[in-house]
Amino acid sequence: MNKRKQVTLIRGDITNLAVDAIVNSANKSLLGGGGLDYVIHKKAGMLMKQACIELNKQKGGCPTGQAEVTIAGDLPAQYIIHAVGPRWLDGQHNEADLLCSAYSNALSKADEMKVQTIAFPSISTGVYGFPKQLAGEIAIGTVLSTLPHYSFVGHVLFVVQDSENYQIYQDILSKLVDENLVINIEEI
Ligand code: AR6
Repeated sequence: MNKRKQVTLIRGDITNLAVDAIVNSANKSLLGGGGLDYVIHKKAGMLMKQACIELNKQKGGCPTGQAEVTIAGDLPAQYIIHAVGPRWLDGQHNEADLLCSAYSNALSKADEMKVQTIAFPSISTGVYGFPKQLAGEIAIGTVLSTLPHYSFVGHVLFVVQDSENYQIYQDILSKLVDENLVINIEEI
């Protein structure tokens, strides 16, 4: 039997989720920074940090639009997928394609790790200043168009913290009609 895939919108703190993988809004060094990246590094602890230091040494970090996987250390998730979104400049620097790549590369890394449930923050919409409406359209569009192709990933959670992002994601998701997909929108 072919189980339908699911997407869920949640407002909350992604670091509290006991899912197979959470995605970090990382930078190219993978060594931590501000925003969510700071919280993840702080809460995940030394073993996760060490894994990031190794990736930095071996691969020179991670280019924009790509993703790398580590253990989640002391966090309740199993893995952290460190995705590097673009900094918004003026929209003329390939920002949209790079954000799309960050989502699709995070999903393919997750599928390689046999992850079934993965939670995404709204990548690039904090410190990196990406316009939230466009970022939401890219996030949901990329996930929905690629989800049918993955063997393991079956449930994607979009986890937002601010009310503007919640409203944007809610508006986009509530207009979708897809009989192959279960869409859950958590009421707030
Ligand atoms: N749970 C869910 N979403 C969160 C959480 C949380 N605990 N904390 C923040 N957000 P940001 P970026 C949301 O700034 O824009 C760092 O310095 C937040 O409201 O964390 O991709 C890195 O090292 C926003 O919507 O990441 C990079 O240099 C979204 O997560 C740079 O910032 C992303 O905000 C990356 O910037």
